[in-house]
Amino acid sequence: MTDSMTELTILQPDDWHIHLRDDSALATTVPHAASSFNRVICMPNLVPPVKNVDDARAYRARIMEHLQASDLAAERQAAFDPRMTLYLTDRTTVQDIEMAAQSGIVQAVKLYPAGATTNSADGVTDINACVDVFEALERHNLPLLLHGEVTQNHVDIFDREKRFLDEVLAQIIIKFPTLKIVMEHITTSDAADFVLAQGNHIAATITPQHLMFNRNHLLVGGIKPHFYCLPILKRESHQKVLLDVATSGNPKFFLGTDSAPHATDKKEAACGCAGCYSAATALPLYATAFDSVGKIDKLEGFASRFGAQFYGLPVNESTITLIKTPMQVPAGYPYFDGSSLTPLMAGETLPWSIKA
Ligand code: OTD
Ligand code: ZN
Ligand code: ZN
Repeated sequence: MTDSMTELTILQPDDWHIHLRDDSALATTVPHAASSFNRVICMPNLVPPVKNVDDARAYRARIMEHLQASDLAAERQAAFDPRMTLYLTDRTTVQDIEMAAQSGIVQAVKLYPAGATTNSADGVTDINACVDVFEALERHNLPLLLHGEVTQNHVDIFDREKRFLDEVLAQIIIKFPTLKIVMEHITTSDAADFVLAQGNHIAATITPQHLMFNRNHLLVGGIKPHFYCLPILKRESHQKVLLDVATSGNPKFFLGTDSAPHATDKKEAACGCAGCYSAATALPLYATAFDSVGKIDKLEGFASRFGAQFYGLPVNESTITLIKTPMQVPAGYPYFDGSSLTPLMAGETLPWSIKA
């Protein structure tokens, strides 16, 4: 491995955190995700949310219909394996968890504090009311995925992740010491340090935007709505720590794009939606981030090994090749009902691309 590496073949990656949405949105999002990733962990924040195994099974079938209707190459179609999550609500039961554990299609359960992000109004209002459910997760070795932000109105948006670590996660790990937990899309050095201080049953995903950007990109010189996501981009010192841990080779940190499509007109608006869309270009984005600190050799672990390891799944057998040939990120993609989708870094040129 040298600084001058111009081609990199890695095991096929998986995306351990993605929003594919539903119905006609799937015609765009599914082929984009399936072109690079084998397994994808599909977030359950649909309207209404995916709350039980029946919902999950039906949602997976809709995803597979759109996969089969796409013009994606047959071997990519065959390799794509969407894994489902359930949305934890105040009404989730132990039986829901037991059925999920036995289903073979539900990979994890997602906790959104009520109101934390897009479509999270049904989220949990009181963690202490979920003791039975958390015990069931622990018993069945089903991971709990966290949107780790507190949501009280008076808490500053830039402090919400740290406050969650201190006030919520610290309690959860004491009460449920063997519960597998993923802190999703971490954005602060506090979260990185927290995860580093725990055993191997606690891990984190990191998005491309939190590795490549900070709040200056969002706010200096005008508001850039396509950098607006939740948890919000933080200051540069946090970005640097995230890049450090992602490229460190520590298996606690792995790929989760949090690719979250919103039509362009819903983002470029007086009250713009939160979410960065990266499904189609995630690998060149991560390669660019890793290469920016001379650590492209650490990409395979982060993208293709550590997530599978955490979830107790085999790594993929096929490979994908990245090449240091510039690519232009499309200005937009057609989205449903004649709308468009503006990806992260739309129109900009990345130094890495996927070899055809
Ligand atoms: N947008 N962040 C998240 C979800 C969405 O649009 C979404 O679904 C998240 O944190 O999972 C975000 O900015
Ligand atoms: Zn989230
Ligand atoms: Zn998400």
